[in-house]
Amino acid sequence: MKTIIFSDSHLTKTFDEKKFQFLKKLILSADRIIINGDFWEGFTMTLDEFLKTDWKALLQLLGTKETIYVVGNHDEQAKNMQRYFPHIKIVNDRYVFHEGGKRYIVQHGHQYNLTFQRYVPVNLEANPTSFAWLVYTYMYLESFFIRTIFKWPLQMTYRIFNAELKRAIKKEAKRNDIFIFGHTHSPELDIKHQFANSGIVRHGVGQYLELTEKGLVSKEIWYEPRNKLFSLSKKGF
Ligand SMILES: [Mn+2]
Repeated sequence: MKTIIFSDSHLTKTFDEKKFQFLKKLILSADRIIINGDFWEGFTMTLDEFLKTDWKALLQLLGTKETIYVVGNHDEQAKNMQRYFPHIKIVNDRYVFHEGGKRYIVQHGHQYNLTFQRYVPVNLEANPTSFAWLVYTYMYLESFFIRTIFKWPLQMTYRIFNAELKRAIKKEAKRNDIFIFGHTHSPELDIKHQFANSGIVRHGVGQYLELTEKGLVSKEIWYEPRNKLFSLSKKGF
């Protein structure tokens, strides 16, 4: 039994064939898929618009597997998708399951009011697409970092927010619990602190968690060649 957990693919109206093929292969390779939020970018399009994009084929593909979709802060409208996709289990807050003597708690992570959230002037109750410019600006900036030698410093800096999440779960975590988050765009596997983060599927890099009988593993695959001018090597950091 193979479970794949990924998050923060932030799919936009711009269809990306390589990203599509990567996600398709990833979905087909698993028995169970858990999308841990921010699957599509709800600040740049409505749910109706998203369902008209070619990305929709992924949702149909997910219907052939056991799929759990935990809603994030960028794809809040996904909670209204249930009636279109009865075969996908849509979860608003957290998804809990037991495997191999452990209890896994899967949650996007925006519920914890992390430091950066307090500085981003985004009101989710207002018209979300009015913040498209902010989301696109950040997307281009992050893309530059991720595709160059700045990937490592950026994702390591974001671990500050993983540390905040670790502190937040400390009181709640029981002995055999593992908390799995997304949201911070920083992949991490820290079993000692009962913590994992699935990272991103964006800017050419596919980061995800794989759970099998052997346990939880953090993975990273480049589905697009990196910027040769700025990267140190084709693989890894
Ligand atoms: Mn998020």
